[in-house]
Amino acid sequence: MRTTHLITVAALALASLVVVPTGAFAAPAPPADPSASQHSGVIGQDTLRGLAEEAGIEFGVAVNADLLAKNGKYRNIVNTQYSSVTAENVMKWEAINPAPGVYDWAAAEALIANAEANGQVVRGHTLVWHNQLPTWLTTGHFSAEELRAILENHVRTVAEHFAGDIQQWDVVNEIFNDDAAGSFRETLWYQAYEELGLPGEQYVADVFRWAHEADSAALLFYNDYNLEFTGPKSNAAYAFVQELLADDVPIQGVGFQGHLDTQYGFPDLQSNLQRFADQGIEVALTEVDVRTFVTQKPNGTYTNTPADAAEGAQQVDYWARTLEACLAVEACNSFTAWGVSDANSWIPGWFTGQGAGLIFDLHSNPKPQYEALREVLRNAA
Ligand code: 9MR
Repeated sequence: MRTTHLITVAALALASLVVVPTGAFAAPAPPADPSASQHSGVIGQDTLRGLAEEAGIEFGVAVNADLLAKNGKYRNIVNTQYSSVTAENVMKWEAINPAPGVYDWAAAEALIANAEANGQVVRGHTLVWHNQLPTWLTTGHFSAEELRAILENHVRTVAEHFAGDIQQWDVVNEIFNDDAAGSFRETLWYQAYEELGLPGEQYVADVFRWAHEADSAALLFYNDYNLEFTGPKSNAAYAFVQELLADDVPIQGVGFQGHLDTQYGFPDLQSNLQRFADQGIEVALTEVDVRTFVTQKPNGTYTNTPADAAEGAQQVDYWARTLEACLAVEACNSFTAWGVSDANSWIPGWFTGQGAGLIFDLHSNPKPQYEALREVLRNAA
């Protein structure tokens, strides 16, 4: 049986029930899926989270904190279908530290309170990333020494603040480029370290050490996209993780984001997960979605219908195979979809003409992907 943190979190949830403000977050309500409606008011065994528990993994979702607070249907799906939640945006640097010395914890704390009240674990996302940085930082004039101090202060402050609430932290996000050389991304942190006469990559080892000192219970992850395929990027990431481990850096996991697209072949995901796991660490699918091209309306806008029916079927297949790959690897204990429904996915805003990447449709109805995932979980249990 795999290790899960549900027991601890269930205990925390009971404790927190006393203090969590009522009203904003309802207790679990009947699942949105009609076939699960016999479990009215409880978390059904045939929900994703119920089946995932039987299979020994956490089934998670990236949560939009605004919708969680304001939209009952959305909240109901999050709380009944998933055992793990990731903050889609509210723990990122620009959101949590919008001005120098100012930390705004409210949205992230509300998300955590809801998770604890619903027996869910939380994946922290993310302490260090080159995107979604606050403008005071990106437009400020700081010396390399000051930048290093800002980095250390941020990592320690945020990790300490949430210590005890986070199961897995994406400590660093997307540190490699997506090129044929498998090169390291030369972010402002990288450049600051070089300016200080240190190897640029050394900031990564430092932030893992600071995060571990601040929260020794959370499992500390490096998270990236396109690690699913064996190639220059995943090979470079693999070698880098090996170096970190050799240097006793407290890294305990690698997150494979899993942003897949039917125009590319299905990756050799299982063997890639396995080789990272064989380094003695955990692995996880952290941001899964499967996009495809969708049809266009006469007015030029896009629908949510796959343009090619065969590729629509392939989306279902990719979801199932991604989950199967995780389940086939002992050290893969967590599988997260990057959003609840196609109505709140990042995909259409980033990839013109693509969409339909999630497992609930625009009206929050389960798609065939949802049923395929339940079938995979049933088979695994
Ligand atoms: O889903 C997130 C979207 O709402 C933000 O606008 C976007 C900004 O970069 O970030 C999205 O989440 C990203 C995640 O944090 C890291 N991996 C890629 C995800 C999709 O862009």
